[in-house]
Amino acid sequence: MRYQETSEAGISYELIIESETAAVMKPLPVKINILRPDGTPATGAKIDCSLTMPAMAMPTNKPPIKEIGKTGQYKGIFLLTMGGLWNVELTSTFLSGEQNTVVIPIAGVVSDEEEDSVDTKLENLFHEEKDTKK
Ligand SMILES: [Cu+2]
Repeated sequence: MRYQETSEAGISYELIIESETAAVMKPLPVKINILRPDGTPATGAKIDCSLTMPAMAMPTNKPPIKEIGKTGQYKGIFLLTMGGLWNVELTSTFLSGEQNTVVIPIAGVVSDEEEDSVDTKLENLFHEEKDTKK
């Protein structure tokens, strides 16, 4: 899957998830290509990545992102911990000190089989929590 977003400063972010769906609870290798407004690769950036859900507060999920060589291509591994809409927030800090952020929405997909087991786990957690509060 491939997503594209351009920052206010005109920097283009291409997010490539190297699988057919953004499956939940599976490591998702990703690549990020960053291009300057003139089309040249944005090399040497430090990328902060944060995975959040617009619908609810989630535990901190900040996969490390590293540059591959000096080509403006970066990589990391995402882990979506539940199904639904996620925001991939990417903040780049360039060598010049310039910073910019884009937000790329992606849908976390739960397979039927996993949905059952996640529901069961959540239910068990809920019951445990109730038990400990007594
Ligand atoms: Cu959530």
